Amino acid sequence: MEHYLASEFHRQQAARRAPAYQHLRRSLRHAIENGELPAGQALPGERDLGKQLGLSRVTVRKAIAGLVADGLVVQRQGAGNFVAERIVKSFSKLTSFTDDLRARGLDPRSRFLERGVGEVTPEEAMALNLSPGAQVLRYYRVRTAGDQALALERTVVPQAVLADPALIENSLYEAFAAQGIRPARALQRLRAIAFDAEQARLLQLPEGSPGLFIERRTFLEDGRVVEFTRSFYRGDAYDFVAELHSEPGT
Ligand code: 16G
Repeated sequence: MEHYLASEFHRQQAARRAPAYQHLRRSLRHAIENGELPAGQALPGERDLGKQLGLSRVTVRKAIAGLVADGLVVQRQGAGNFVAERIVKSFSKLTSFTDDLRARGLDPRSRFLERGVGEVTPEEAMALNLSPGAQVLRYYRVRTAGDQALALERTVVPQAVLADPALIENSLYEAFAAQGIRPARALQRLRAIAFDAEQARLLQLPEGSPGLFIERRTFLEDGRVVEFTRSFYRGDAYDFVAELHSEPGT
């Protein structure tokens, strides 16, 4: 790998006039994309990398910060820098986006595109078991790990469950927990999609990139529905796994 990186770095340097950190960022990106640096592997230490390539530590840091912003590298406090792996998500556990990312040491955030209150539509009323005329909160969010966009989510919550749309700062499930609302189970369906132009723009992907569409209805113990969410996850960032059990008696 060391040899590959050094020769790729010199090739980049010869081919383009740009600051050294950009050459290094590109070289590391190539090394990750062609598998020289596999998912989960530690990057060489900043000092070693600088020494090997004749670069200052500041330059190396800047290149790595760029890869972190791209979502290609994750920094683990005290342990160093690692090539990011796909996020493994259980399809059978009732976890939130925030839970899934925190479990991997990532920084989950929400960027709100829409946040408001309105009268339930007939489709939402069906999904949430509400009567016509009921009020609902609606959110449309870009979900990110740091600056890296991973998903888009449209969520509808009965106002009888959360009184004020401002109660959600970053995480819906944290807002539920803060109000003592404990989701007990959910019904979820998933299918493959291709991102349209607008979704692709928000996720900074080429139009038509593959995605996973997941619809979730979440229930309390007493059967009340507390959320109807349509999530659009990046297909290249997630692996969904589920543990399957044979039916009793088979
Ligand atoms: C997950 C859920 C989504 C839920 C969100 C809450 C899937 C496929 N979807 O993205 O239904 O609304 O988590 O996350 O898992 P939050 O608490 O971080 O807002």
